[in-house]
Amino acid sequence: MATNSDNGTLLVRKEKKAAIKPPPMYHVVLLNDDYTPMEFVVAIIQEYFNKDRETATQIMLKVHRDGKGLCGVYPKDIASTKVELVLTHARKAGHPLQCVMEEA
Ligand code: TYC
Repeated sequence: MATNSDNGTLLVRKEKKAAIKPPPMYHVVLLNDDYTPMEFVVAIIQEYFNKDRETATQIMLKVHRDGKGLCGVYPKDIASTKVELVLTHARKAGHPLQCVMEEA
């Protein structure tokens, strides 16, 4: 906004930008267990995290080796839905696979 001061000087004030933060993102992570078949985990990663077979296999092997592995990063409601879909699918198939979300 521009205003005139007493001495005729033109003062220009910068408009304040609204402090809009991007929404927090969440990691969706698979956890290892001793019972869920490797092939089932690969299929889950392909189906729910849109990975090709090679990438899905690498993520599954990382989980198997390290105990956990990142499958994707999403806004809160999408991450939460992915976790629920994966858990529902795994329980229906009789596997104890665990899937969690963590703030990125
Ligand atoms: N550890 C499992 C096995 O040996 C395989 C596995 C991988 C399970 C990843 C869960 O998130 C997982 N059959």
